[in-house]
Amino acid sequence: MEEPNLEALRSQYEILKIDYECALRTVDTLVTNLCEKMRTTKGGCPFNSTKNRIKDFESVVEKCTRKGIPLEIDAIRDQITDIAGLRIICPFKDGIYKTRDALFNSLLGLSVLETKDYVMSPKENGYKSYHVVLSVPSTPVFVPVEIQIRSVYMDAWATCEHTLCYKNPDSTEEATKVLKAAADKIEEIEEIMEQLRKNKNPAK
Ligand code: 0O2
Repeated sequence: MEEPNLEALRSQYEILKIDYECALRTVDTLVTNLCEKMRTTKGGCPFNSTKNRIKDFESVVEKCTRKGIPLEIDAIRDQITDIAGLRIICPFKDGIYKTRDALFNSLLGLSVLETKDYVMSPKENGYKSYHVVLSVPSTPVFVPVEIQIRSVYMDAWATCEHTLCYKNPDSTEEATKVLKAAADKIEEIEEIMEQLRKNKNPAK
């Protein structure tokens, strides 16, 4: 099989990225506006921070290799749905579904391509997050933008695990076990905080 020309692919990816950058700005504005509107409601805005990113070329190549996707620009465009990603962080777990519902009620014609609920059904390694992929116009095309909604606790765990295990080829089975145990402990702490908040403010 012919070796992929990675430098040519990198240049093609730099051009492809522009559509995703435009779409990501649209989603970022949508989410910022959503928070502004929710601030004026009784419960307030259920999230307190957002981060967005465009996947860098190295990460795309790594994902293609991991998932058996050909290192070709058409395959990348058709099969990778998280080139543009926005993460929404909620101080409390119940903010995840409040954010999801508010988002689904404010899509302004954007369509939902896929959802994955790793909060209700965590991955075996302990990963939790709610993922939704939207189809977003970036004239003249539509591109996917992935939104990940998670709590601060889930985010802290995922951020550490991302470096220690998920993206670490030298990771061990022992590390996976320790991280799963840590995820269980974090869940307990999260429950304690959730309970405290409910007792303090039962209406919310
Ligand atoms: P990066 O570097 O964060 O962009 P998968 O087969 O699980 O890799 P898929 O089918 O593309 O992923 O979709 P999914 O399940 O929605 O996961 C996409 C993104 O979710 C990942 O992007 C991660 O950001 C995050 N994610 C999924 N599983 C895990 C996990 O076990 N640990 C951590 N820390 N993050 C996870 P990328 O491109 O894989 O990585």
